[in-house]
Amino acid sequence: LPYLHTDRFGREMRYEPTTPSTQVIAHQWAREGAPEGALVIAEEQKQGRGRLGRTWHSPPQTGIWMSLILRPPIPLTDASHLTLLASVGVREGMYRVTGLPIRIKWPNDLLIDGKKVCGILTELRGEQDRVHYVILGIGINVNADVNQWPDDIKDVATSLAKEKGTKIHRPPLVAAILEELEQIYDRYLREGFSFIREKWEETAGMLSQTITARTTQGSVTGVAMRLNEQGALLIRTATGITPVYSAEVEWDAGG
Ligand code: BT5
Repeated sequence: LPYLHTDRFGREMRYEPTTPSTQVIAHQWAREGAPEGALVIAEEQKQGRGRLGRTWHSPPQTGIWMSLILRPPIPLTDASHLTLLASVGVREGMYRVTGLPIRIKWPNDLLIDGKKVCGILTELRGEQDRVHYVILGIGINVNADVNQWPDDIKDVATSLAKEKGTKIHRPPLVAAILEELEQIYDRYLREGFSFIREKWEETAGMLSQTITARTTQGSVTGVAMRLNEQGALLIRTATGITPVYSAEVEWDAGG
């Protein structure tokens, strides 16, 4: 990849013209011993995936569909830090190249004007209570023609080109994202989670808003306050403060 000024991230790369999912290839490569920072990138995914078995629409040539292999020396209980770290790093890379007002929606979406431009999928394998490896899946709609999208995402998604009004060259964008990610990841390993929490809170689109978080145990409605040490979202309800570890979140202001 030209333009790339990183130490490890993206230095080893597999490029796939078409693939079921870059996640699948990255898992296989990680099991075979891929080094930290190894990257799988595809022009098209036939079975791109989101969380909980959902599909990620990944048409050819118009997006960035990539998976980054990480080997952080952290306990499993800190794993959700990585999703938040990724949202912050990817947002900074995208902002550096496009200047667009991108907001983070907890835990894993990047939105412009309430519409999803990027989704992040963190999949990990543990060994006892430590993280063995993590696959960070990043999907970004770059030059997609929004009109050609399937109906179920047309109204909720957008692309960088649509928001910017011009096409965007993808390689420098990939490079910028990898650079920001590497910087923030290395700093996280040195200093821990608190600076990520601060950066996250600066750009989150939902703090101080009344939100509804749907979890597998039911929904919680209240005011989104901040993140706790584990990266859970703290919601103030009529009866107290509830930490939410995993949920779908909805709120008004264009959420
Ligand atoms: C995500 O899931 O947002 C994580 C998406 C991760 C995709 C990357 S691409 C590279 C790597 N390889 C993979 O196979 N996956 C990763 P989730 O929060 O579950 O959101 C999924 C929902 O987003 C779907 O149910 C749709 O409603 C919507 N969606 C699907 N495709 C979209 C797109 N291209 N743009 C915006 N929204 C989309």
